Amino acid sequence: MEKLERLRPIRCFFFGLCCVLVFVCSLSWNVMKNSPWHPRNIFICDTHPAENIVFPPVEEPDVRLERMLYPKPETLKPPRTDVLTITPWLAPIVWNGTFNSDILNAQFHKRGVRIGITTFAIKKYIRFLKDFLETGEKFFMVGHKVNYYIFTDRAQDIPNVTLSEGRNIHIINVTAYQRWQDVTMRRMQMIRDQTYTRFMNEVDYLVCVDVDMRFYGSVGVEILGDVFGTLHPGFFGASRAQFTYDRNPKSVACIPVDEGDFYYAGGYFGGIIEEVYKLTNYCHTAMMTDKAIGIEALWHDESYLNKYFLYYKPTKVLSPEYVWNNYYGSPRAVQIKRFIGIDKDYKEVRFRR
Ligand code: 5GW
Ligand code: MN
Repeated sequence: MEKLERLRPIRCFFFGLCCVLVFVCSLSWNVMKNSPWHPRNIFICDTHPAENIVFPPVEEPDVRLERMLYPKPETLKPPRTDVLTITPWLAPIVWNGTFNSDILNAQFHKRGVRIGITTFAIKKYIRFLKDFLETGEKFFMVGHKVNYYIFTDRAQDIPNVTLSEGRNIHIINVTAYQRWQDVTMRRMQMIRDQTYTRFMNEVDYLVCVDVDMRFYGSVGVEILGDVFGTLHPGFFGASRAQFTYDRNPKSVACIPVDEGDFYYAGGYFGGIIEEVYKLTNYCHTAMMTDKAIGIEALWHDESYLNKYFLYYKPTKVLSPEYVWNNYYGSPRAVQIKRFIGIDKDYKEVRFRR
């Protein structure tokens, strides 16, 4: 009895402590409940919609799911181990052997994708067009809907090339700039300016390339993505210091020596129309900013493109298979040369008009 009496103050103390704890907890819960990070916006979805709801009339989407047979992808046996096939921001780098064209074609056919390819044939460069178009018919997006957009000042000299079904040539008349630097740089502005009047209504993807090129191998829907660039054939094994980025701090195109992922080729980029608009608009605006203080980046449009891709990463990167030049020989990593630059007599093509 006496012992219980002695314990009484201790029991009182513990009882009091519990009361205080409960009080503190309820107080902090209340504070939490009203704090801005507490999830108070709870949406309750009615999984049984009332029967009298009328859904707007929509066309039944025509999705056919079809059986397809092909070798299983092997998680522990990557098809290529000699080259990087994915960027640190998880964009695929498209090398031969890493993709299955049958799967890709089936997927893109289901969506009825329309592809536009832009190229410029200004002044003497009109001479490259015949070969470009003829080989394009053999190798570029075979079996898909394709529009060739030819920007030219010599519409009357466009060669007569027979195209397969679902493929068309659109001629866009442009004026020829005097300086060759302007001829190549103004491509950004000219592509941008066609975005909403033409491309938006006519195609889903754009591929923007040089004309002094020839297709030698298949270039298919594996290249398509939201926004893509291509590894320049001269620099895919190079260090940052070797990249020929513009290094003039006064230029918008300047890239410091401790930055840079890849050196992208100026003559091959693309993506969905909205992304191509953003890219070309950025590059053109940057060029105009530099021009206002009398600067032109080292490699013209290519320098501005590299600056853009440094801070606005492409969602897909194409290997140099897609924009090769035989000047760089035949390195082992490049198993197929799909699109090759044509040897130019620079003096003849560029200076004697
Ligand atoms: C002319 C002289 C020097 C540089 C470019 C031109 C030029 C380029 C031209 O007179 N007409 C023309 O249509 N172009 C377009 O710009 C072509 O589509 C050409 O492929 C592209 C880039 O110029 P290229 O191919 O001479 O540049 P590189 O870096 O491939 O030699
Ligand atoms: Mn070229």
